Amino acid sequence: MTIDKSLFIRALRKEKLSTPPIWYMRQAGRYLPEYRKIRSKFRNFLDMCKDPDVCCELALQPMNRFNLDASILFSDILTIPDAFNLGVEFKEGEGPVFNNPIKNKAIIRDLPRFNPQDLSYVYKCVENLRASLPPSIPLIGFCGSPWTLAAYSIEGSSSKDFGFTKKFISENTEEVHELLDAYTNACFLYLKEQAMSGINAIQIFDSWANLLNESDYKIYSLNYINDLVRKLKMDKITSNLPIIVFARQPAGGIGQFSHVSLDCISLYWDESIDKSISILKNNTAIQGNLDPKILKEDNSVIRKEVKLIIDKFKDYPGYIFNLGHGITPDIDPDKIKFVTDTVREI
Ligand code: 1CP
Repeated sequence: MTIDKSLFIRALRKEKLSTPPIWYMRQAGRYLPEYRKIRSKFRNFLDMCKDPDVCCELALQPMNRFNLDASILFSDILTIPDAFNLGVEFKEGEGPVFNNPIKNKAIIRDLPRFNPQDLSYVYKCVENLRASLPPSIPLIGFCGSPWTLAAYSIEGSSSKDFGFTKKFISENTEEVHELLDAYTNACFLYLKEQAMSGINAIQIFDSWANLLNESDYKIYSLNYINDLVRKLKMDKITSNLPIIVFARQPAGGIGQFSHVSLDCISLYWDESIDKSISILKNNTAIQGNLDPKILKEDNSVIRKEVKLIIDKFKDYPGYIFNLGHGITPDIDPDKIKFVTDTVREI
């Protein structure tokens, strides 16, 4: 079987299928003992991301365990800010910390030019993975949305409300747009290199979509996602790659994406399926959206919730089973096996 005939690519082409393709956000990660074993050898998570052989092995771990329908590159969205010399570090047990965050507008004016070759360790991982995966299994490449990357870069770490970032964008609007432009261009060049190295689809993570009100969301995030998607759809090397966008609780809802030429929307776990189906009107494939917290419940509860979702998408052209956000470190891997088996059996 070729990639084009795989369930995942057929769903992204909006074909109605009797069994949906299955993969999970954060399918590689701390909930897997085999991941934790390798992770313990690195102090800084980003050092691990810079080792293409290790990243290839990490991406294959969930594929070997659960026989999933798509693989995702093992890396992180913060490789791009790191390539802009913002000094990204992940200390064990902490989130990301930037040694040189964007704390004033002069830093934006003086940002280095993005050199996509600074991230060649990522492209090498894509090459290794493409060569190791069965030829019928699609490989997903990814990046953060320009806005989500900017929010981390300005705040200098993760945060509950990104208060400094919100103040910064209202006081330095012009420079923030320069930053968003630079990140959009970097995301495009980065994904293009991933495409040349062998990815078969793209996911853009707008994980901090929820920080902005409706009009600011359009100005600071949606416009740049739009621009990125347009660049990808116009370039010979990337134009054939289906594009998925995951946006967490964007003010103004997911209907805004129907004006962007996307292939698939990945629904956050609190998004209503019925409403999403009626808004997207069969024009866009849908991915999602089991609440990751359900994975803590008994198998009978999990089965009921999975069945509810599968039933709702029964007649939808282009459905991909996934969670509504990433697998958390406290999940028992057997629950992922149970969900996967249940989806295929139903
Ligand atoms: O210490 C560790 O072991 C690090 C845990 C970890 C892992 C496994 C991080 C730190 N990143 C990753 C891998 C990762 N990150 C992948 C590939 C793995 C897979 O999906 O199988 C992907 C696609 C990402 C993307 C990513 N990184 C996102 C978008 C998805 C989402 O969850 O919303 C975000 C927001 C990040 C930032 C990030 N990376 C890691 C942390 C702790 C954080 C910060 C999260 C926060 O701000 O709360």
